[in-house]
Amino acid sequence: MKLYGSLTSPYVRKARVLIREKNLACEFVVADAWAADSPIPALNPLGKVPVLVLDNGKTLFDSPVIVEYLDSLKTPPLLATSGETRWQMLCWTALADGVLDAVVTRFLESRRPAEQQSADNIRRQEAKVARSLDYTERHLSDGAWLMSGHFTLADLAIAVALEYTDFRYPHDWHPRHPRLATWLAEISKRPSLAETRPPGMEKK
Ligand SMILES: N[C@@H](CCC(=O)N[C@@H](CS)C(=O)NCC(=O)O)C(=O)O
Repeated sequence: MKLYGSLTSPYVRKARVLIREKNLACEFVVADAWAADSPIPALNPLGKVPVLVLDNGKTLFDSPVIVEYLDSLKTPPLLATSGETRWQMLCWTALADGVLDAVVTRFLESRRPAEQQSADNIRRQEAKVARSLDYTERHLSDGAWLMSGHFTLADLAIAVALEYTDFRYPHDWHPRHPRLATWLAEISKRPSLAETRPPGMEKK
């Protein structure tokens, strides 16, 4: 099994964290989706990473599918398999992916030539992030984990999304969301997160 992706992509990182958490055998192939000679469009028509190439040659994309597939390979599951807990957990992962989409969109917009940038689009993406941070702070439980009393896919996805926010959209959310900031500082110590942190994202 081979996971194709870049070191900086947070979508790829979700899969890498899960592989490390579950100690799965999977080769990581560094590939840049944007490069002219990228292998990615031949593997995923959307031209995006991550892509998972299975031992039978079949490919899986995009990250929610890959993460759920990888999780299914070894028990115990990080994603609840049924019931109300599963839907709540999937909602957390959807929120995390939405934050990633907003931070990526904002980042790409801010890198366009100044005269082509849309301040309105940047504001819109920032508002999505702000509401998601508020929501997460409000819904945090008192324990170490978002759900189920142990580390789950919800924790993994939200931690990756928050670290990526700090990487590409650093701003003053920590003092305004003290419980969430404390939660992130603690969970960020996990080896799976520490070992998949891309260059430039190191914790101070
Ligand atoms: N919804 C996709 C998003 C993946 C994504 O946008 N990956 C970026 C890297 S961070 C990419 O490959 N972009 C290349 C492009 O959009 O052409 C997923 O969850 O896998």
